[in-house]
Amino acid sequence: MAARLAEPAPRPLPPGQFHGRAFVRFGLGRFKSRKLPAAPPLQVRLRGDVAAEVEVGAQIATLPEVEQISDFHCVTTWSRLGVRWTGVRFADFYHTIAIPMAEPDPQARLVVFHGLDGYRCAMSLDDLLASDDVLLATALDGAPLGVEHGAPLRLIAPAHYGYKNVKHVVGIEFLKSRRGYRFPLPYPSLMDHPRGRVALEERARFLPNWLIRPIYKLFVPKAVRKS
Ligand SMILES: Nc1nc2c(c(=O)[nH]1)N[C@H]1C(S)=C(S)[C@@H](COP(=O)(O)O)O[C@H]1N2
Ligand SMILES: [Mo]
Repeated sequence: MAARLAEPAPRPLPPGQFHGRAFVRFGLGRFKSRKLPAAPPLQVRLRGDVAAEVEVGAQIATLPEVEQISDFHCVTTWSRLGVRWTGVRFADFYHTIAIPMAEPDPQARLVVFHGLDGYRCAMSLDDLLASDDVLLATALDGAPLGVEHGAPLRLIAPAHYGYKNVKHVVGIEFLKSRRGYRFPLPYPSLMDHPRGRVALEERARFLPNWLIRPIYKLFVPKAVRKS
């Protein structure tokens, strides 16, 4: 059995974030109200600009399992520090499963994660591969992911805002161009920054953070708010 990970040294909160009181299920509006099965099967369709569209599932469990403690930052300004995830590295998944099985076009640098609830969000492949803390997570705090936090598989990209960390992943789409992608309605695409890096406060496109922060704060769930 793997030794319990030591809590990393305390890190400062990124700009504009506060320490939330609880780690709650945070679905975006209509996606949160979608009823999902309690234990959805692990089945991920690899598609888009690929040589072969394939469904993968059991293969994911053959990759080396990693455990990490990382911070989670929602764009609405709450953060949860020191969350313990178990899963596989996205880079291992990409090199060992996606490339040999689906053969994404080498120019497909945009990766869209699709959730079972209809939510989707895109990240750049370079960002996904740049750091080994990007996981496809299957467990939280040592227990299999529950439906509230993304069963059966979710993306964890700690350097990126929570909205990039798609839950209930059922599809991974590799695209050569952004034209094939749209942030899901009713949300305007300007809420979806192309990179979404927390350290640089890339919350949204075009809008200044002094304007976005107070608006987003209105969406912080009561259980998470400061006292
Ligand atoms: N499938 C799916 N993934 C999603 C969302 C969603 O509504 N549906 N919400 C995103 C947002 S805005 C945040 S902050 C995190 C919240 O993760 P949690 O519900 O585990 O707290 O999930 C992200 N991934
Ligand atoms: Mo969020």
